[in-house]
Amino acid sequence: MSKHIEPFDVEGVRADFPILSREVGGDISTPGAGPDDSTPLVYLDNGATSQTPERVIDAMSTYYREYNSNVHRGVHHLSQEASIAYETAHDRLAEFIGASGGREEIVFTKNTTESMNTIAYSWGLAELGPGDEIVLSEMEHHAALVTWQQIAKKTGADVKFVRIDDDGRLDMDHARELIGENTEMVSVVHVSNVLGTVNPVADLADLAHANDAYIFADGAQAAPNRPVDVEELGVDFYAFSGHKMCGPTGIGVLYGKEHLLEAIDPFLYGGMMIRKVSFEDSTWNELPWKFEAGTPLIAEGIGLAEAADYIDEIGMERIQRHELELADYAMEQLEGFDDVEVYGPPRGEDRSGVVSFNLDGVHAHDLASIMNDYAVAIRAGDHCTQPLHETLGTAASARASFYLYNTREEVDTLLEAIDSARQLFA
Ligand code: 7TS
Repeated sequence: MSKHIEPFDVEGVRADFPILSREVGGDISTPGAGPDDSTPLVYLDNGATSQTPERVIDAMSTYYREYNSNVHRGVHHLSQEASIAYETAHDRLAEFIGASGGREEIVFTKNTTESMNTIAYSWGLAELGPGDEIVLSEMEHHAALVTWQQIAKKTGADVKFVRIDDDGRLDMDHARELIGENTEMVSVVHVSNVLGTVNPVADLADLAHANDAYIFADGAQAAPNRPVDVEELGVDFYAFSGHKMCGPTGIGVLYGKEHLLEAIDPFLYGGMMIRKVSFEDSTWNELPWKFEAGTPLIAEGIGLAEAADYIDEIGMERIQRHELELADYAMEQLEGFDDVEVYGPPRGEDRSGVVSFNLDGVHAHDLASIMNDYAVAIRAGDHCTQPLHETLGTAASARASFYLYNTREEVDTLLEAIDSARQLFA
């Protein structure tokens, strides 16, 4: 990143997040309390879920306090206010990822997983059959891997996996070998939640389209921390989750090109998603409501739009830069230890702020547990990528994942805790 990007005031950002002033320890049966609470929280589990700024909490709280009402169907004042806020939230998210079709291209779902399942069920079940191929990568999250694997079983289609190289990059020669005339869908993670690898989605989109296949990019680890323009990427479908980008849990986004969403039949049926219903048949509502059956995620949608505002006001490029600097600093220190293995592309490459590693002789879960004594929250396990861990030759890894409110001092605390684990298990 050679372009000069002004840093932001991290302490100012931290003040936006009430939870970051928490101390942890003591009795976990009473969330938020405990007589022994004494150690300041170091939250490095942002890949799993990010924290929520006060203004996002306030936006949802204001909805419940002042205009809580069902949307789309009401003529009364509150319902109109709620409908406008909810519908406008779709426009805001369209703008956030460069979807020029606006709200018609933005379906609110529960999360990335549900976004993936929405296309797998509605498009995949209808269109796939024996002889068809779905191409994934070896670094897919279970959200994509299990979903397409099961749809393949139901339809008789095959799933193929593009290999990764020793540094956790996609083997593009192998991708060119696998993506061919039988390929119907290429589903690839934009940024790996374990390796930090940034995949060449635009090149994969070209490859998919040259073979009359569609491409679905899983943006769960990309949309929160790098500028995403779905049209520049050239993807047909894109998915991400609100809770990883300063937004609430319970809401995700499915982007789809308008003409594709138009052509696909929904798979969740019920109220709101219909236009005309008789005892014999039904027709579907306009986009995106045709894919949002039942009462939707109103407070969460409003909260997510606020999160998009928050991120854009700070500046996505600045967030990306900050996160990368922290990851780079952490990797530099970790690479200095010969008993630590760090996974994924080396420092200096375009990668994200997740750093997965193992310390010789210490199981990742034990490491995470010692970190917890330091109030450092990291994740340990397979991170919903069991086959990838098999490829890496380990059952589990420890993962620190940084975000806009983390500091270099917190990386130092992480390193201190690793050293303590080393002493304990030596
Ligand atoms: N895809 C990727 C790349 C992810 O990292 C995750 C969540 C998902 C999909 C699923 O997102 P969800 O919101 O539907 O659950 N990843 C992680 C993680 O790495 N640790 O906890 C959740």
